[in-house]
Amino acid sequence: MVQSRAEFQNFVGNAFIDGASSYEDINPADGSVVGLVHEADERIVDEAVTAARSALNGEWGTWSIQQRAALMRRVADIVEDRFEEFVIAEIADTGKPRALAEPLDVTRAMVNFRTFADNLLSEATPAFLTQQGLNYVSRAPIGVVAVIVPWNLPLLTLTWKVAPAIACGNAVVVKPSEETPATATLFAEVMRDAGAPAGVFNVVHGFGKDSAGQYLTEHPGIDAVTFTGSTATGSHIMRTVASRVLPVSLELGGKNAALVFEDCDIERAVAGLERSVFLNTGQVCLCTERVYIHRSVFDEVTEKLVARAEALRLGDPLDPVTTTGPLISQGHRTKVEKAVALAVAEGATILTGGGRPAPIEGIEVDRGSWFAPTLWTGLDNSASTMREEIFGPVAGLVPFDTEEEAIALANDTEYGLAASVWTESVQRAHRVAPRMRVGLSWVNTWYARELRAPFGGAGRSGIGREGGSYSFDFYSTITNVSVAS
Ligand code: NAD
Ligand code: 6OD
Repeated sequence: MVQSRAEFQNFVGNAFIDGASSYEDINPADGSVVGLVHEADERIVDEAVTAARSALNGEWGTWSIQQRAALMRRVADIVEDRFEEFVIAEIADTGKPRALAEPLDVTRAMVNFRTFADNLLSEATPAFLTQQGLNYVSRAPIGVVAVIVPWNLPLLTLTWKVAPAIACGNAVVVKPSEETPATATLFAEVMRDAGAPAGVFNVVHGFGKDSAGQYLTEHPGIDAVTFTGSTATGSHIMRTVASRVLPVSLELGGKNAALVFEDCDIERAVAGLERSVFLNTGQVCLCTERVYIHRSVFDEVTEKLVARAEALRLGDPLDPVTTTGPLISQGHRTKVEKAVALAVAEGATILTGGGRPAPIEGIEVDRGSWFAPTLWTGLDNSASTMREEIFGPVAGLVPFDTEEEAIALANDTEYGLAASVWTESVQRAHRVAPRMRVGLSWVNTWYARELRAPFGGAGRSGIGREGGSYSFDFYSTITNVSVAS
């Protein structure tokens, strides 16, 4: 169990080791210190990469896919046994409510490992038999994979990448966000206890620049980088590894649109918008920050969404009835506050929220990083706050008149991660959804996941797709073998 003032050590070659320095991990719900994080320096990062390489060259390199799948199932089973510990750890680091950490973050850790174990055993690679002979596709591990993940869904994004990487026989060095060291550290215990050979799974803690993130991406011993985080950092990492021509998988930010048509089921649409704008306090890359609503239903949808925003229950994250937690940090809250102030300066009318929430029973709002669910009208796509990702519980509502206009507005962005289309017309759904220039286009739903399907973004939202065989393609070296007849 993560106690208050826990110590989050690095994990290298199946051993926990102290860092070169340390810093405090803060609980954003109340500003308390969760624990001390051991920051990895260049030497520790080097040891982690070396341990990973040794694993590949040692026993791990000889494991069959059946052995790897069995390991992955044991990992999922141990996470299940320690479910509550993971929930508490994720809540302490992020302030997210139990109502989210349980069904989403920790459940997905188990599901990620079980699904990729299933995929591994059922996967068939293409083979072509012709008069010239047999031509087939062979996969080998890509090598040492640097896994760099963010703070919003720490365990979910870590396991989303580590599970397929391990399935493909790689060894990983994980750099969790500096804000959220806890579940990665607990997960290291799980990997060890499940029987992963030393060096298969390593964790280095720290920041990005001049810290573990930079040392890891600059290390000559890594063979690929899989990254989830902001577009600016993703672009920086690409530049860092460009001279070595390393494969990168980049899952980046978004400025996602929802299109609410006049023929939608309004109650369903508004319930969906409540989730898509406010889930995890708006800190999901897929969250909606632009809502385009047909003019004929604009007032009704707006009024209902505002009522839902005001009914969200901000409160103790451990209380099962709490729906909404704080932002990740006071620093991030300052960024969201500045963005909302800029929206107002650009001409927005705040419909609800707009700043720190009213007092919450049992919570000292100013000691944490709380921000009220916020909706505005009055801005079009020319406003910078309708173009840049804010990553908080905020959205701008904009009326439209025609389907073509709605499509053009949604696609008027340099990002391209996700969109949701709300309509009861099957024809319209099929007309509009594929025209969204995004990696993920939902109809009458949001953040519906099928883990075998491709996940990723277009434009500034990323490069590559992960999920099912798409993940296996990234985490493998693919060789086409031709055998003459
Ligand atoms: P971030 O880019 O600041 O940090 C992500 C990770 O990169 C952290 O571990 C950080 O320490 C590390 N990092 C920072 N600078 C680095 C550097 N120079 N070299 C190596 N590593 C470095 O992102 P964040 O603030 O943690 O997360 C929020 C962002 O992530 C949002 O933009 C959100 O949209 C995006 N995100 C995208 C997805 C997706 O699947 N597309 C999922 C989750 C979050
Ligand atoms: O659901 C997932 O697999 C995933 N990678 C989600 C990322 C969400 C972004 O914040």
